[in-house]
Amino acid sequence: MLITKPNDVLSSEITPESVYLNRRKFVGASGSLLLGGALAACGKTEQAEAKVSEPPSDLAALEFSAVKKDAANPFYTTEALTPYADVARYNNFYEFGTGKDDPYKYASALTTNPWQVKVDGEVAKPGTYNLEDILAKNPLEERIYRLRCVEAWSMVIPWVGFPLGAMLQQFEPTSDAKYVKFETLVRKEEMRGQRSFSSTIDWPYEEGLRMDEAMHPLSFMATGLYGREIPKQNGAPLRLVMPWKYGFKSIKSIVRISFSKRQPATSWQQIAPHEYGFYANVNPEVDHPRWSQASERRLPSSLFEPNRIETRLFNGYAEQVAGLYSGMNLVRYY
Ligand SMILES: Nc1nc2c(c(=O)[nH]1)N[C@H]1C(S)=C(S)[C@@H](COP(=O)(O)O)O[C@H]1N2
Ligand SMILES: [Mo]
Repeated sequence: MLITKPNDVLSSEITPESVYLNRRKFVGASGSLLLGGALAACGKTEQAEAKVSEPPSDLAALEFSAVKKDAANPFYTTEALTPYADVARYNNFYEFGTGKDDPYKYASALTTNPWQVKVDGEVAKPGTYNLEDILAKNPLEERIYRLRCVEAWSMVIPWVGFPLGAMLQQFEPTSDAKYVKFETLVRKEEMRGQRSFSSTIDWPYEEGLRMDEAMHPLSFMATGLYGREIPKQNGAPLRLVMPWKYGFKSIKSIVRISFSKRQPATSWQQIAPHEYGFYANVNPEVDHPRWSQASERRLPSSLFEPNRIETRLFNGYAEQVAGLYSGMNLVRYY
């Protein structure tokens, strides 16, 4: 997001972590960078690729129904998965610091068990829910989605979780519930970014959706990725995934869900309202005031292979979600 320090834009552009990982991958596969390139041509590096893609075995394996690998399935994409190493080591989770590898380095301090979610506002069944009770009602399934950060990089991630709408309905929102707001945990002892004096965020991190957006079948609550429980740096134990919106909407480590009549305030919108809107729908034609949104770096990406691709309207999910915004001025409501 890089609000205060333009230098960070540069560091996110060169993806130091990926450069490092790619180098290691080539060296590991062949003993030299040059040979690695040659081997890539005959497909030999695929083995090394598979290795970095594997999540560690200390994350519990999950039981879930696998996504139907059909190109026409909106919950699936034929695009190459971003290797596990990038998904779990190149993160935005400011509660643990603003560096891309800070969440990987420091999120292990977070305790995720026990975990409770407070539900309040315009809802028939408010209360404090234990995570186990939420999980017991929501069978796990897999979704392979694109994730497009507002900083113009993207990934393809195999999530495990359940539809957001199904969970929200279990709380029985009233007819006055027009919006839903989410909050992340505040626990300064475990979240070193929350202790930082230079932090721009007024904790807790907050996000929100219009109810019809929240109820859309693509809207997802993730509890896992790559077939295992979700790593802490990716928002354990429960995080939102909104594939057609910029990544900052996909709030991590959720402890509160509030239903309201009015549009809630959200973290990034409060910090820089002219740069980050409430809707934050991915749109290649509406640039960020400080950079273009027309293209993105698809991870893995390196200095040598930037892997730059064109950004698509609603992150390629227009067919599914454009109807939510018919008649709306997408330049005004960015
Ligand atoms: N609580 C919280 N949630 C957050 C963020 C954050 O800093 N704090 N960063 C957001 C941003 S900007 C992005 S791009 C995604 C990144 O998700 P990932 O690290 O799992 O790829 O998380 C989002 N959710
Ligand atoms: Mo982001």
